[in-house]
Amino acid sequence: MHEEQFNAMRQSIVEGAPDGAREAASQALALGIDPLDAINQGFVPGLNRIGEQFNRGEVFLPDLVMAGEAMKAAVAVLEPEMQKRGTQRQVLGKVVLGTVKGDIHEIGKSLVSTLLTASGFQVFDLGVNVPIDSFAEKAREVQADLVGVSALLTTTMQGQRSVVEALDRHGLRPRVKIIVGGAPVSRDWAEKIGADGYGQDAMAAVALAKSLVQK
Ligand code: B12
Repeated sequence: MHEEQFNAMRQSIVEGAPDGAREAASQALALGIDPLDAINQGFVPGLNRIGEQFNRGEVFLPDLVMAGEAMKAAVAVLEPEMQKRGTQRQVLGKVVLGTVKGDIHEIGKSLVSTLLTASGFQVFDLGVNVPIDSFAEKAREVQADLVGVSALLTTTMQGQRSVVEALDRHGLRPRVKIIVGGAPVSRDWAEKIGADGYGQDAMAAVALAKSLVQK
């Protein structure tokens, strides 16, 4: 079902075509495709493919940049619909979220932000390349329940450990819980650095956040 549309979505990312991605996203909405399905079955596989090609040296950094731009264009079209589908009104908890210092990958972090917001969390999105102490400072300022740290590089994963340590140093734990994610991150890594949880994707991040604020 909708295989042709999912192909068009994948293709727009692989070609790094923001206009094509925008169009494929609008078409998906017009056809009644769930925006999250469009992301997970259409656009993200395109990103995965370009990532593999980059790994093999078949495409170069500018191609990655254009794929990222195309992805952002698609998400911008799908986002209002995702927000609308989140029906929760009462605030479930406050989350400080960001991509750790040295890392500028923002697409996954922003998806997590969108879905958490749509699910009833108040999200303070610090953006990308966020200094370690900023997570703790913001968490204190807004009395956050959760801190979420994204890392897409094996080198910047270490920064997640530093955020755990910074929250300890600021005396915020165990009241404030910390969750981690990003392509190279795993449950084992989360345990190893003393984080409270790991989410494989944005849906898992929401389930995890809900379970942690209920504790
Ligand atoms: C697009 C992209 C870029 C774009 C980013 C554009 C942007 N605005 O974000 C640009 C061109 C900037 C880029 C740059 C680089 N990139 Co890059 N990039 C990618 C690519 C292709 C896709 C990433 C992406 O957006 N995925 C889609 C999203 C939806 O998935 P996600 O990020 O994993 O997020 C999901 C989950 O992980 C989870 N999640 C994410 N964060 C969090 C947080 C929490 C708290 C939770 C619970 C869950 C969670 O939920 C998200 C939603 O489902 C990946 C390959 C890949 N397939 O991952 C390489 C990749 C990550 N990049 C890579 C590299 C090497 C680089 C560069 C170093 C290249 C260079 N030579 O300069 C630079 C580094 C720049 C920097 N300092 O950060 C490598 C990393 C290798 C490694 N293991 O360290 C990869 C894996 C490509 C590869 N195969 O070699 N990149």
